[in-house]
Amino acid sequence: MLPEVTDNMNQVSSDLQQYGLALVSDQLSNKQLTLARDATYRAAQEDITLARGADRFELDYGEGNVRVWNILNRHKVFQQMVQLPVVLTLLKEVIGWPALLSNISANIAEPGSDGGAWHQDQLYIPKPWPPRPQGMNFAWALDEFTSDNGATEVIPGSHLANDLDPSSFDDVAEPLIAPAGTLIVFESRLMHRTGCNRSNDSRAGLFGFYTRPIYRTQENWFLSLDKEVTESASEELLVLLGYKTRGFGLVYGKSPL
Ligand SMILES: O=C(O)CCC(=O)C(=O)O
Repeated sequence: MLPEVTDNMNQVSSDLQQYGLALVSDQLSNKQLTLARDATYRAAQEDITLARGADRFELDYGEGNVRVWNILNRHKVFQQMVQLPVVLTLLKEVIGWPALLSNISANIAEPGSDGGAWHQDQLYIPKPWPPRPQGMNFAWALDEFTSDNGATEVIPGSHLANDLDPSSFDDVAEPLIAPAGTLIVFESRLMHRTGCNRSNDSRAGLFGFYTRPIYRTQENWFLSLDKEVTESASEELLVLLGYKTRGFGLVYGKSPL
């Protein structure tokens, strides 16, 4: 059982609690979607041309999945997307504020690509885990997610399960079939993975992972971000990136910005 795509925020909150995920419509304009999709494919091509990016074997994505990093430097639209009202509202509701953006990368599942490894995004936190989620993933379907193009697969309800049995995952996994532009929100205990792309088309998704402010971010914003990004950032974005802070990340005992 999966939640339906909705723009009703009460339904979204209830789906997040029940399933560990929600599918939200109507949060991006067509223009933003086109800009984000085009910038993602352009950046992937640029990385290939410049032989740039993570050693793909350092993180397990599955064969044929192309990760695009440093997304916030690639186009202004991504800076807008990470702090849309729907994102900030749900972050505040589920993990509280301040929160940190841990990483944001696109994943392009190419035709013939393998599924990724099953995982929960807070897997690096030592167990036993606290009773509440420590992070949230805000994922955007940049292409339509279909039954055969590598739509993200999830185990609905796995955020509340104590004894997950990996041998049953393939039987209970559900692909997140959703129109391009859908926002897929899931909390950090939800078991998920990239699906196998058996179609002839690429499938791009954008995945932004946020955490409570006590965790180290996966991306090192202080070294990776272009100056233009921080110079034009809103107060909220500066908080999400750790430049505006309290208690941690101080310089001479104060928030750097
Ligand atoms: O590519 C996908 O569908 C899933 C990506 C993912 O699992 C992640 O970024 O945590």
